[in-house]
Amino acid sequence: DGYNVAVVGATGAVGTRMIQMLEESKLPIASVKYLASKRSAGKVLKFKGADVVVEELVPDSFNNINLALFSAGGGVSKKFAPEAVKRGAVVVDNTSAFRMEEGVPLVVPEVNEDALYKHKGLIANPNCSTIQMVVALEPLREVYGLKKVIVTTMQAVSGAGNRAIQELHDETQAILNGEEYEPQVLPVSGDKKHYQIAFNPLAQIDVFEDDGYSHEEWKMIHETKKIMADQDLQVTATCVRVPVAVAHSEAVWFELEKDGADVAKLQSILKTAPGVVLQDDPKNQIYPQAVNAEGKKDTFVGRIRADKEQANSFHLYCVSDNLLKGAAWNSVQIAERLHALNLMRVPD
Ligand code: A2P
Ligand code: 11C
Repeated sequence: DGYNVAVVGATGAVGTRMIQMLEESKLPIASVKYLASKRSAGKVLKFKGADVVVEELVPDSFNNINLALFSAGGGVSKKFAPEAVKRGAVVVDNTSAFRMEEGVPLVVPEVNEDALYKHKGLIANPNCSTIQMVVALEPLREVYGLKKVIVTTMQAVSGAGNRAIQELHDETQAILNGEEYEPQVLPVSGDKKHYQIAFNPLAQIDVFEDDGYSHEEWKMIHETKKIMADQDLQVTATCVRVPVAVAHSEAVWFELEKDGADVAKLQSILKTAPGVVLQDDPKNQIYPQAVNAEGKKDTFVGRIRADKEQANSFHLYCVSDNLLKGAAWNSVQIAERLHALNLMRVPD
C-alpha cells in the first residue's frame, strides 16, 4: 500500500536530498526507483537502509509510477516529464522547464497551495532563491499587502550542482596551497568563461539576458509574481554567487501597501508563520547564518529594520538550505500536500 515513487537525478546534489526527504516523510511509499544518466546506472544507493540500484532513465522507467520527482536539469525534464505524465505519474519538477507555462502550478505550499487543485499532472517547484524569499514575505503580505521588493542574494555554489561544490573545495584548497587552479564550472558550466569562486563573489548566476539581467534574476522577478498571483507586484533582484557550499542568504528590501506596520508587528507575524524561524535579536547577536540553516527545512529570518527614508518600507535578511526548502524539501512537501488533498493522480 502506498505510492511507487521515482527520483530522476537521484545521484545529484538535489536528488540525494530528495531521497533523504522521502525517507523522513510520512508519505505512504510502496517502492522507490532511482533514475539517472547511463553514467550512474548500476550504482547502489540506499532507501531506509535497503539497497536501491540506480537505473538509466528511459521513457518506460515511469510504467507503474505514481509520483516522479525530477531534478536532472531542464532538458531532461522537457523530454521525460511528459512521458511520465502520459504513463500516469504525477510529476513534481524541480527544474525551470515548465515553471512559467500557463496551466502549470508553480507552488510553495506556505504561499499558494490552492494552485495544486488545478494541476494537470505536472507541478513545478520554483527556483531556490525565489522560494525562501516568498516564504518570508507571504505572511507579511497577507496582513499588509506587498507593493515592491528589491532583493540581493548571496547564493551557495551547490545551486549549480555537485561539480560546483567540488570546484569550490578544490579551488580553495589549491589557492591555500599556493597552487594554480583552472575554474571549469562556475559561474555557469555552459557559459564561455569560467571564473574563480574561492574568496571571490561572482555577480552572475545563470546566463545573461539581452537586458543585462541574469536569468536567475529574471526567475526571481517572474516566479515571485506568478506564485503570489500578482503581476503588478514590483520585484527586482541582483543575484550573487558566494563561496559557500550550502544555504542561500538574501538581503530583502520591501514596501508594504498598507500603513501601520512596525518592526515589532512584523516580528510577531513571522514568529508563528509556517516554515519560518525568526532569529532576530541584534542585541544578543542573533541573526540567520548559512552554517546554521544547512540541513534544516525552515527559512530563517532576521535583521528586520524599518527603512529610515521611506514610509511602510523595511529590510529583512533570510537564509535557507537551497537544496532542501529551495528544492528537495519543497518538492516532497508538495507531494505530501497532493496526498493530503487527495490530488495524487493525473486528471483525465
Ligand atoms: P548522473 O549522476 O548519472 O550524471 P547535479 O545537479 O548534482 O549536477 O546532478 C544532476 C543529476 O541529473 C544527476 O543525478 C545526473 O545523473 C542527472 N542527469 C544528468 N543528465 C542526465 C540525463 N541525460 N539523463 C538522466 N539523468 C541525468
Ligand atoms: C542556483 N538557483 O543557485 C540556482 C539553482 O532554476 O532550479 C536552481 C536553478 C533552478 O544556481
